[in-house]
Amino acid sequence: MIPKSHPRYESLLLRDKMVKAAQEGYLADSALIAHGRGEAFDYLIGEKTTYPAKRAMYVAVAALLLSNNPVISVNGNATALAIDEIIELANAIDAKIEINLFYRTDERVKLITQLYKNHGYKNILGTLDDDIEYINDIPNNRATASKSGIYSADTILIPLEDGDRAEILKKGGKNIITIDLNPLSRTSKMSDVSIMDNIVRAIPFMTKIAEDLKTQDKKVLIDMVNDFDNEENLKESLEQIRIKE
Ligand code: PTJ
Repeated sequence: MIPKSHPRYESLLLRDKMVKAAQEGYLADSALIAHGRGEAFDYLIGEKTTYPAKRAMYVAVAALLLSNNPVISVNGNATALAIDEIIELANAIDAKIEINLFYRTDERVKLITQLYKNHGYKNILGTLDDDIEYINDIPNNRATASKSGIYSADTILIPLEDGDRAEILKKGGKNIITIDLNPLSRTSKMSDVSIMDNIVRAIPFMTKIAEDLKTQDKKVLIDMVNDFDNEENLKESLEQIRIKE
């Protein structure tokens, strides 16, 4: 039990979730390394949501609400850290959720499918019995996608995604939104909207934004998306990383 008074309470709580998920067997072998990298970047931004991240989140939600077939792609790490929050966001923006694993094994897909079902989300895509296609006909594990999900999606939210996979989606003509604490990652650079924030803060914040933007005129949302410059916003995100005592 971590005492609430511990100065690193929130961070230790997330570590606990990751360790528990690893023990349950649904994380990739390198999941804890990826988490550690995220932690380091989070530390450098003061473990707070920055202004450029908030701006990117507004644009991301606008883009998702404007889409015909929005999909939230989930892997082991995202599931371990924010399963309930992801389900809430999907319901708020009327998006599908698809299991999309970089290190895909049948066993992990089975365990993650069951988790979403146990948490009340029945229509999870990317399962073992789903209709899987290859994006751009690339015969490679990284190009697999559910026919009614990522394969036919126009906008995809890909939190904590690997660069190779992001590149395949981008080449497939998808509008890509990422949540990635590393503003220098290939995924962040390649995406149309990059949110440099911790998934545990970003997803609930996006659900709140959705409640607000849903009542806005479509034209307002279109203008938000068109006025956004991801490269510029990433530059501003990077400026939030300050090494000071
Ligand atoms: O479950 P799988 O098989 O799909 O594998 C998942 C991982 C994350 C292991 C896999 O996709 C991977 O290796 O990813 P990378 O290339 O390490 O990229 C993950 C990115 O997420 C890195 O840039 C991290 O900085 C970032 N990251 C880690 N934790 C968080 C995060 N970003 C936001 N919130 C976090 N909590």
